Amino acid sequence: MVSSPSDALVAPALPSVSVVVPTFREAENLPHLLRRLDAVRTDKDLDLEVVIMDDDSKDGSVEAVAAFGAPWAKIVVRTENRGLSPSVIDGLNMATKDYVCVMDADLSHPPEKIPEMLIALMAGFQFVIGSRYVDGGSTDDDWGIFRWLNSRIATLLAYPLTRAKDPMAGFFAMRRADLQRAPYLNPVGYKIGLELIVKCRFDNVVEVPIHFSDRELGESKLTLSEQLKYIKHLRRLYTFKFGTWSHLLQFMVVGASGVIVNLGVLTLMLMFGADEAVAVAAGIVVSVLSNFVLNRRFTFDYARHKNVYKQLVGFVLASIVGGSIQWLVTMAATQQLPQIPIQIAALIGIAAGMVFNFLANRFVVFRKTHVKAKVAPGTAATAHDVAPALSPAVDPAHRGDNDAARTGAKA
Ligand SMILES: Nc1nc2c(ncn2[C@@H]2O[C@H](COP(=O)(O)OP(=O)(O)OP(=O)(O)O)[C@@H](O)[C@H]2O)c(=O)[nH]1
Ligand SMILES: [Mg+2]
Repeated sequence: MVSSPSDALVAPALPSVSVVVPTFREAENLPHLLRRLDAVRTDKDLDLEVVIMDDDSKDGSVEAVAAFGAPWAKIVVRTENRGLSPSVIDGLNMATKDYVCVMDADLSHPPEKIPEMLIALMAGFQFVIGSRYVDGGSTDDDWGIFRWLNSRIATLLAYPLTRAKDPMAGFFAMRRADLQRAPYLNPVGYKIGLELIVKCRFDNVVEVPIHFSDRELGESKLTLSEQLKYIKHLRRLYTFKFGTWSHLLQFMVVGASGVIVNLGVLTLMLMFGADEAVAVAAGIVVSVLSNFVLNRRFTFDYARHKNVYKQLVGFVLASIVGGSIQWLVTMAATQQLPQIPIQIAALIGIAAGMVFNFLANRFVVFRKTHVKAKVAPGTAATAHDVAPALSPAVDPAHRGDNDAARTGAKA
């Protein structure tokens, strides 16, 4: 076919797109959503498929999609590994088009924005967010102060991970091939978009303003426990992005908590009439124990499945050696640098002791072991032991929202 000069003036065709919609009890909303998506399809002559990932709602969702009768829309009923993020990941894996877009079913996200999002991707951006918080974006007016604050604080906590203004959004689009950039995905909680930005290491993210409408039909599934999962999710993403620095930060936070525990126990014991020497000793013992528990639970949680007694002995030994180094360095500093106040010398000692302590714990007491990617059933390796590079885009060991699922090989 010979192209005429006027062809050049025609806007380039939009790429094909799979719209993945996680749903749970949204039967009332699905026909409205499909109607609006159909309008976008026909209006823009878009090659668009819809993959609705339904966690076995049994509320007529399947019938609603069948009644709509669109060959480009399918509903997949999931009965295992339920949850919003696992559904989205499964849906992304089932998508067949060149680009993928994820959106909620409750009509909070305007499907009419999908073409704009695709154009941004075609222009070279890696990840497009349908955003409430950029110029031109908005939320319904009746968002209470608590909901607004909650969303803003959550966004602020993600700031070191991405500069996007609305990284919590459940409305986003990307090239399907780029899913391979993630060594593995760990679908904790609701923030699958943030997970993708961090794990795919996207640095070219753009936000398209949307008006976020409150759901009118159906019920919210966003519970307090989902919000707590967000904190857990953030911790993992920080570790993914910042590696040992993230462990060091957590180690220091735990260390600071140990100071409070130490002083608290000391004060309490004295209040109850304990001997000073005993109170000081108790403060030290309890704070070392609380530091151990917290570091094992959070800072070095990848080694949680290993022998706790060996780790406790290692931790105490590291603390003793670290304390000795602290003392020695402080004394050396006072001798070598007599002009500095003793407090400065003590701080130098504290820093030296802490660095030793951290390195000993990170690389000896709570060291990571690497096992082969294929973990035989019944072995005690965790997901963290599986070399990520050997895993598919979704590491099966990372599926599920709870820790039991994370240590799936143990079950
Ligand atoms: N497959 C699946 N979808 C879910 C699950 N929980 C929520 N969803 C869907 O995920 C989307 C977002 O959930 P919502 O309940 O709207 O959460 P939200 O948008 O943060 O809160 P509200 O809009 O205020 O209710 C909706 O399309 C839900 O139907 C789940 O466990 N599995
Ligand atoms: Mg919603």
